[in-house]
Amino acid sequence: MTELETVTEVEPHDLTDGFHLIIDALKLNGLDTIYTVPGIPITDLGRFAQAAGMRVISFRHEQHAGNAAAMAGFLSKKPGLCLTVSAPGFLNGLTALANATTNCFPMILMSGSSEREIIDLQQGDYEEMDQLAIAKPLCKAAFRILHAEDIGIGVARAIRAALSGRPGGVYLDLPGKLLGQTMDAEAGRKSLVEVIDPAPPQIPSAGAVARALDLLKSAKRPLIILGKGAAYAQADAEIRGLVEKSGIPYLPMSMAKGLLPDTHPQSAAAARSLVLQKSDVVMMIGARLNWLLSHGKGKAWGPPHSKQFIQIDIEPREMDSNVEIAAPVVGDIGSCVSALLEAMGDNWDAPPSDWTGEVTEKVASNVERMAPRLQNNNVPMDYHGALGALRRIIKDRPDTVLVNEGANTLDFARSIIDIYQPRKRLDVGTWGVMGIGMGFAVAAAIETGKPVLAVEGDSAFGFSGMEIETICRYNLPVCIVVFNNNGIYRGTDVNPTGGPDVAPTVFVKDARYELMMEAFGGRGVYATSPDELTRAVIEALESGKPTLVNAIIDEQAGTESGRIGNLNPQSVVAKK
Ligand code: ADP
Ligand code: TZD
Ligand code: MG
Repeated sequence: MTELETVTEVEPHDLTDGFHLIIDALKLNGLDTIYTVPGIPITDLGRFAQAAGMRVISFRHEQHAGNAAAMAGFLSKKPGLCLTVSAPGFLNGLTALANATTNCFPMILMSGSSEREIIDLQQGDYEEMDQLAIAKPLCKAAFRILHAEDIGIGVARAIRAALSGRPGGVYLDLPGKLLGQTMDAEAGRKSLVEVIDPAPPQIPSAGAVARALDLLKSAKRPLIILGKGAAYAQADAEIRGLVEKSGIPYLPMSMAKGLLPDTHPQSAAAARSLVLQKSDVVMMIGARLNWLLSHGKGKAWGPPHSKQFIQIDIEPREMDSNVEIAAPVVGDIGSCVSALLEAMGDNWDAPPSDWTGEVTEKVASNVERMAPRLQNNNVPMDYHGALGALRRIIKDRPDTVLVNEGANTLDFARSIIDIYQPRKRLDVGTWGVMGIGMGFAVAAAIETGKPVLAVEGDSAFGFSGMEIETICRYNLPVCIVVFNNNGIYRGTDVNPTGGPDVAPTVFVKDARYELMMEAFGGRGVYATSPDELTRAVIEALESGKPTLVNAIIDEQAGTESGRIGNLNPQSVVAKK
């Protein structure tokens, strides 16, 4: 034994813990923002994440933190992160996780949880719940990490599951005990995993591309439908290239508006009924034939068997889900659209001009018919007057992100407000869920740095309204316009018994929503005319100051359920 060996003392190794390993694993994978509500056992996780340079945005309710994470995922193509406390916080976040999965938005809900041993014997721990089992059927994948040395792999699995193939929500269970576990810092560093190529390109087969183009070529009345999968894919130039090279009229689904500007000469949005009825070959790009498209059949789609479908989607099982798909093209939209463009060559024939002419004529006449209504300056406002004003504002400021929810407020805004850039319209999505408003608005502001205009039914706003404090606290450039018609659909229902309770769809008359914003230091405006509304919104967007405009809408102007009243079951006894 040498002298040196006898005197050298073993240095105590640096230690790390579960908290820091999770943060390091997220950062290593370029995830830098957490949407959360703090509490046991994750309070310090949020603190340490902020100390480590992550952006930690704290909400008033987990559902809105979850919706923000989902929207961050949609906008960034990286999984949005939501962090919640056990049991009730987890359940509040779960609605957003399920909604994200339904909409194909990538997000990870990380939730603290109680002691496994106590949960599994159901001995009644603080906020006890078997969260993994509950999350599983509602998301794309669910994992639990029990040991600090598995954090790297656990986070990597969550990222891959959220992003690869059809994107969706992932649940990651983080027992409180895991967070405090320690391990050697160097071994910890080595245990982390950088996820390489989490959403690899999925190239369509040459045969599928050729089959699709043969069918498209044979069409007399072709139509393209763009869905929010196309917006998510961020293949904006290729998609525009395909639409323009083909010369085919296209319909954008709600959140695909702006992939091409809504004023594009090939947009058939203002002739929707006509093109759905009369088209013979329909090419779907990142859109599903679900209820929003009447499942691809029935009256809206013209005579039975009058069309054939081409569908581009990353999820093979989407094919034939509602009707037969004659030409499935399975792959990621960027790769599929590029392959189609390439195979179309330079001499692609435009569709028959009697078809494109018929569509353009119908669009022009519908747009012309609508125009005067959008100029009205009625007091109280109707939807057309108020939305006409907002339409002109967005036209002048096309990089504004529009968030939209409600019934009439949603349906009218979707058709009236033109969108000019991709991913600038964020709304209730596949479920038609109320409550996404403030969460989406926060994420839009944080992720894009652009001004946000949230157009909200008064009922819709109520689901997430408390988050205006969050918007004020982080001083986000969000302008909320509450379409205040005193209730759900209309403010005019009465209690048929004459009893003291108002009808279930009716709210407090003339509620002063703008004062809520003033309570937190934001700006509140009460607007009764389109001119007042215009002034208030322009000032808000220009100043970037959190603003709420209480826009007074005629309580008789709306219709039951907006444009989907037909989905209400019919009573055989109630209607006299
Ligand atoms: P919309 O509501 O706008 O009609 P949907 O949410 O119904 O849109 O459909 C989106 C579709 O896009 C889903 O079927 C999903 O699998 C698909 N999708 C999402 N991302 C991609 C992608 N990168 N490449 C191909 N398909 C995608
Ligand atoms: N709860 C949830 C979570 N989602 C829903 N879609 C509903 C309830 C039912 N619902 C709608 O579908 S729209 C809507 C509700 C409550 C509100 C409509 O009223 P509004 O809009 O004030 O937001 P308009 O302009 O008055 O129609
Ligand atoms: Mg309303």
